[in-house]
Amino acid sequence: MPSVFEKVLVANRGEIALRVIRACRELGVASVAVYSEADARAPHVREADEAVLLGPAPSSESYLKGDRIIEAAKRVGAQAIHPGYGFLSEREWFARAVRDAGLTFIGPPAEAIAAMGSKTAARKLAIAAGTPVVPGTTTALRDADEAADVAERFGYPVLLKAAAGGGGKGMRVVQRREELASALASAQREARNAFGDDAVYVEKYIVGPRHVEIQVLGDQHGTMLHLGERECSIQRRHQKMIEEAPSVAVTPELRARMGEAAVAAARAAGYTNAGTCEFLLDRNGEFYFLEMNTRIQVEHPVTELVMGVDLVQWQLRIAAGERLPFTQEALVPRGWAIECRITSEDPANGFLPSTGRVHYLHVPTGPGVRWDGGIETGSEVTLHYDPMLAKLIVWAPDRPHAIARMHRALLELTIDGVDTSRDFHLRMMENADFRSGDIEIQWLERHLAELAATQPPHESVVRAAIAAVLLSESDRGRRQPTSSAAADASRAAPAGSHWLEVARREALR
Ligand code: MV4
Repeated sequence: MPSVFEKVLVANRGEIALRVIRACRELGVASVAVYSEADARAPHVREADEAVLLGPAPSSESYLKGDRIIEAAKRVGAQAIHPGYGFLSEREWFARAVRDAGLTFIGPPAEAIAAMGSKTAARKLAIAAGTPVVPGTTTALRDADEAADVAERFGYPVLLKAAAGGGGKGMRVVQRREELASALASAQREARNAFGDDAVYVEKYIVGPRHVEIQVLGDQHGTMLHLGERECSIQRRHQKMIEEAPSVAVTPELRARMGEAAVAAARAAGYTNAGTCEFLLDRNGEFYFLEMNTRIQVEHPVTELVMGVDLVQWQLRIAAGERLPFTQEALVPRGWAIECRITSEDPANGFLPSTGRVHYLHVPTGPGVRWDGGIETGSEVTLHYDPMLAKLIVWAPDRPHAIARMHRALLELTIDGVDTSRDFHLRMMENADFRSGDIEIQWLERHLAELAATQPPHESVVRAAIAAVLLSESDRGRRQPTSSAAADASRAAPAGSHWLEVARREALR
């Protein structure tokens, strides 16, 4: 195996730091973790070959300290830095500073990050590349009259967007001419506060679309390939909850067209390494480029599982100058993969963030199950960082079997000590619309109340198992559990099952 780098610094924490450390180890590359005072005993610190303390818990004093991270990389003799996602991953200045320090940034060139960072610049690039974009402008609006002219041309509703934005900040839907002036003023105010730039442009508002994104991978020798789509419509407030690959709405013919459009946009930006083009896919099968994410994404595993390609290993190999050995024709999705984001949020309480110590963790295993996690028994969940604790990912030959497998894996999962999104995901796997694939970007927000009111059928069985154990343990020798509770218990929690452990813990509370 050709050596990639000797040593790589991983400028992140949690599950993505572990994911990169694993890729390094498989490639024979030494890894260096960085950590905050709050993460001194975190799994990523233990699993790396070396670790460097950055500073206090707040990200602004640790994981966002780019200069300190570059200094640490030089000190320990790392040749490259992997930024993961979030934190410094899409900061043009950081990619540039890494390069200026004589190190390799494992990601796209700083110029490509900059080109895609401005949404209006990205639209211009996409248009020049022949990639379909939503009808609208590519320059900032001067005033409400100009916005009204554009809206008249494309028809209402329209959407005002911040040029420096992305991820939903500074967006306003406008239904009528009368609403335009005040919507423009508030979008500009929000954009100025969030990005220090009040440039706002306008697009036709696409009603009821899916969010479908295309993974691309480009080497430094001119090869740019796509690895098909991910369906990411199950999201709430721009936070994705469930992703899958492929999408029920994408045929091989549409995949080829969207893939070519994504490759063309990436090429136009001078892109290399792993990236993602986000599209809206409307009910008529028309697709529109939205923006490009210039990083490895949270949901990359579903693509890895259906394409049989290790994206993180390829990030390192591409950064080291290797050539991609695949042909586009050979990259055909096989089977179905689903990812559930396990977050420390209470779905029964409006997804309120939950904190505390994980005092018991049981991780699902078995056929077709992958756990990309950043926690272990004993981990402290704080408000300093993102609430995503882990990702549960399954693969199966087709979508119905992948849903059944995810349901089974979620039943095996126990996280005690913090509230998590686990039960929400169980309900989703049982939901008729999800099971038929009849979803779009507004689906989750429209069905939250109804989901919260649904008790998954398995809960009653688990409660019966708990009741049976409670009876047998508290009144040992004097009374046996009722025969029906015992029957439920043995079905739900056969001898040796971790459900018995759950029941005992419940009994001891
Ligand atoms: C849109 C749109 C409808 N029409 N643009 C949200 C964040 C940013 N990535 C762009 N977004 C949208 N742009 C037009 N012209 C709807 C959204 C949108 C959305 C997009 C993807 C995933 C989830 C979303 C949730 C709400 C709105």
